[in-house]
Amino acid sequence: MTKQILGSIALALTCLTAHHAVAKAPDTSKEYLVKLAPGAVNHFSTFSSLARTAGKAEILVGDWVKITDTQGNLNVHTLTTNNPAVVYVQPNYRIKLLENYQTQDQAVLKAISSHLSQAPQTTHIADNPAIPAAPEQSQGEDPLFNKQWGMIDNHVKEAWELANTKLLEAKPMVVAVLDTGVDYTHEDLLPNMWRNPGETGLDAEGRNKETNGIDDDQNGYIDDVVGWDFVSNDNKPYDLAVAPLELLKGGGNPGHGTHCAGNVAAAANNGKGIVGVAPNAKIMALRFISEKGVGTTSDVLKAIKYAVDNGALITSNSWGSEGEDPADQESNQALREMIQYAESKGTLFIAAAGNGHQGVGYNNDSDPNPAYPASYPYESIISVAAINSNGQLGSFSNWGKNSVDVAAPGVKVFSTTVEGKYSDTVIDFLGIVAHWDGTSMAAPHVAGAAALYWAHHPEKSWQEVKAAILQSVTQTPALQNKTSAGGKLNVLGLMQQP
Ligand SMILES: [Ca+2]
Ligand SMILES: [Ca+2]
Ligand SMILES: [Ca+2]
Repeated sequence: MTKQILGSIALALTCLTAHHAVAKAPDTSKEYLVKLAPGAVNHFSTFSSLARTAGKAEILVGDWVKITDTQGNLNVHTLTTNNPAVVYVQPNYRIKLLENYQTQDQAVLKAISSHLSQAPQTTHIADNPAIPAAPEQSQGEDPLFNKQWGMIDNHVKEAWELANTKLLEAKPMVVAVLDTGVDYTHEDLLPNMWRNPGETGLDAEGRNKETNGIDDDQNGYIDDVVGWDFVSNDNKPYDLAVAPLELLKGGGNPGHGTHCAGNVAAAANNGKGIVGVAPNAKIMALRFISEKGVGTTSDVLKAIKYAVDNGALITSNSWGSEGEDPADQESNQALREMIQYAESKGTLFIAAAGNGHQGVGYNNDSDPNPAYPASYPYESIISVAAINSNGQLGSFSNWGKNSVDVAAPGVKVFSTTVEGKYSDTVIDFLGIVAHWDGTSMAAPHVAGAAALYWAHHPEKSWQEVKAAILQSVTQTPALQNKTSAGGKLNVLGLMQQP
C-alpha cells in the first residue's frame, strides 16, 4: 500500500462519504431557528403557541428560539404565517470540523476490519475526568519546543523577551477555543486553563464554589470552572476523541480542540512539552462539536454568547458552517447576528479559512467561493490560511486576495493531543500516514498572537490589534495575491509594533 497524506485528500473524502456522515450525525433536518419580534420571547402566549404548533421550543439567545418539529408537519411557511411574532426562520445549520480522516478506500477498510478482528481498538471515549486543581508552577526548558517549526519560524521566544516585564504584570487575556473540547487534564494545558473567577474560592457556607452545585456567578451555568460543554450540557468540556482506526472507518473527532488549544497557550518554561504563542493567556474550553465531529448552529450560538459574556476578548474558531447558500446573504442569519454581537462587545473572531470547498472541485479561492464563517463580511473576523514550513500554502488551504487575511503554520503542526500526549501525526497505521494539517491548525496561532499583543497593549481596540497583526506580516511572493495582508504571521514583528 502506498503511503498517502490523508489530510490533503480530506476534501474528496468529504464528498464521497456524505451519506455516511448524515447517518451518524445529529439529525437537524426537523429543527428550525426562529427569530421573534423584540421581547416576544418573554410573552408566554406567543411562545406556547409556537411550542404547540411545533412540538418543542427552546429559548436560545436573544430573540432566537429553536423549534423542533416533533409532529412532522412544519415548514418555513407554516411557522411564519401562523405566528405574527415570527420575524425570520432558518434551518439549524450543521457545523463540522474542517478536517475529515474517513476513508472510502476498500483495501484500507478491509485491512482495518482484519486488524480490528485480531486486536480490537478501544476508542478514547471515556467518562469526562474531573477538573484538576490548578497546579503549582514548575520551571524548566520545554523539551519538545524544537518540534514546533511554527513557533521557531515566528521567533516566539524573542517576541516574549520584548514584552517580558510588562507581560508578567499584565492581566491574562482569555481566549475561548470553540471546538470539540480540550483535554483540561493535560500537563501542558492545565496550568493555563481559564478558571472562572465567579466559580472559584469558597461560598458563604465555606464550600468550594467549583463543586458546590450552585451557579455562584448566576451566569446560567452551574460550576462552570474551565468553560462549558454545550453538547452534553455539563461543566466538563473534555475533548472526547476516537481512535485512529475508528477515524479511518467512520470519521469523527481526532482530539481537534486539544491540538488547537496547545498552539494558543500551552504553558512555557514549565519543563514540560511545548509552548503556545501566548503562554500568558488563559484557555476557555467551549465544547459544541461532538466526538462525531459535528455540531449545530444552535449550540455555537450559545458558545459564542458564553465566551463574550464571560470575559473572552478572542475566540478561536476552527470549524465550518455547512449547507449555507452563498447567494442568500441572510442564510445563517442567527450565526451572523451572534458574530455581530461579539463584535459589538469588542471581541476578535479568529476563523480558519477552510480546507477546500466542501467537495466542490479544488478551487480554493474564497473570493468567488465563500466559506463560512471565515468569509462573513464582518471586520472583527480574521480569516487564516495554512502554510507549510517552506512558507507555501497547504494544497488544501483556502485563500483569497480579499476574503482571507493572513497565513499561519498549518501543515504538519506539532501540539498537545488528548490523554496527555503530543504529536504532529493523527494516523500512522497500516501504511497510512496523516499529519495534523489544516487551516484549523493555523487559526490558533493567530489567536495566540492576538492574545500576546493585546496583553502587552491592553488599551488597544480590536480594530487596532487586527491592524497590528496584518501590518506586521512577513510579506512573501507566495502569499501576495492569496491573502489581504500579502504574507504570513510574524509574531516577533507584531511585538515590535508600537
Ligand atoms: Ca456559573
Ligand atoms: Ca458553583
Ligand atoms: Ca510547556
